[in-house]
Amino acid sequence: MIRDQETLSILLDSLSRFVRERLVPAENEVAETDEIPADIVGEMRELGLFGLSIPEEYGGLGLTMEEEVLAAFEIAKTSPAFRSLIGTNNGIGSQGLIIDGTDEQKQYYLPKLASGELIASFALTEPGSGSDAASLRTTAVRDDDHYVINGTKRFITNAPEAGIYTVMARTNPDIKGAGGISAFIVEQGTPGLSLGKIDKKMGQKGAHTCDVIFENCRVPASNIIGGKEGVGFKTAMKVLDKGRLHISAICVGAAERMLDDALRYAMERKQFGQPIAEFQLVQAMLADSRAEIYAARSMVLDAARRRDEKQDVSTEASCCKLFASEMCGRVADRAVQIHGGAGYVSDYAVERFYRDVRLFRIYEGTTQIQQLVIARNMIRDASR
Ligand code: COS
Repeated sequence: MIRDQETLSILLDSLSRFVRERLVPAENEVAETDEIPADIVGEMRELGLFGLSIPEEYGGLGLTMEEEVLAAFEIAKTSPAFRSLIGTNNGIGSQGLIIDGTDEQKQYYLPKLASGELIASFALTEPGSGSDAASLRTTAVRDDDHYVINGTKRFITNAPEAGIYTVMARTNPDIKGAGGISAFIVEQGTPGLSLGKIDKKMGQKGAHTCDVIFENCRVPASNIIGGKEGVGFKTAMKVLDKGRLHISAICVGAAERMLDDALRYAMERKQFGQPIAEFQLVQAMLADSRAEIYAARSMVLDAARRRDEKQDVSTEASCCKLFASEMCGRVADRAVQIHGGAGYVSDYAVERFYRDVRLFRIYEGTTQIQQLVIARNMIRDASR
């Protein structure tokens, strides 16, 4: 936990410099090769980026949520693929352990995640269960001191790189919904665990997803998160509350980058004898984008502070994810429009960003799921 302004400023400045000097110049290479260069991964490790939100006692930087979103604003000003590599260790891959893990589980895994020695993945989604996460069909059947896992997980971010997977599976087949689900840590290399081929995505080259397949995969019973059956769905939901705030901050940073690119282009590009930035119709697109980014930034900071104050931010996290991801989509669209024909060709980063940011409205809960969570919580609170 930093909490003192000077140390925080040093961290944010060094992140901003790293993004500007190392990551932005490597964006095209990552897009072309679909790989993040090994020397950059090494530098990310050295900067402590894999352990931003892992508590200090386990070797992380232990950032508060407010500090984490400030860091995320900076990291997001480049291709989302870089953020994606460190994102699961700081977010959905590790948070199940941090929030609900036993002391032994935390002591064993978190230092390895904080250093970047291990990458963690979050395996909730299945071929037949996306938004309706509680209907998942992967099973985990107790057999002495092990569980035997069978099923397939889909679109799992960082699965090809992962050393451990947080896997949600049904331990009680008699309970069809959330109450029958438990969360496990499964290590890569466990017999019966295999990976599908890497998905060919619309964007985010350099960030990899694929199926994770379990066929009679035997996992020690001690690897059930928190040592308790039946609470895995709640663990996943708590993880997503935090993850949704983090993604919202990423939406803000990415939108800032696209607007920055669009503004620079508008000031340089001349038509009808003057820079297009002088035209009020272009100015409207710049101004609307600026106002919406400011609104999203303020929302994310407010929700992050509330989480740090231990308030339940389920509603606020969904409000942020809903607004910030849709805002990011609108800014992407305007940024391409301001670039005109140049925005449709790959010489300018905005063409790539337009495709990359489309995912923000979908993963960690679609916009429609955020609407559902917000409205349900409103009705629940009003009937108390
Ligand atoms: N924190 C703690 N507990 C939570 C919670 C939260 N944020 N949200 C729900 N729960 C609990 C509920 O209180 C309920 O517990 P009880 O049975 O003890 O009352 C349990 O979890 C089940 O919740 P609910 O009944 O709301 O579950 P539903 O099946 O109706 O669906 C949604 C919940 C749709 C919100 C959930 O499935 C969801 O978020 N889907 C999207 C999944 C997603 O984001 N996927 C992205 C994959 S990761 S990239």
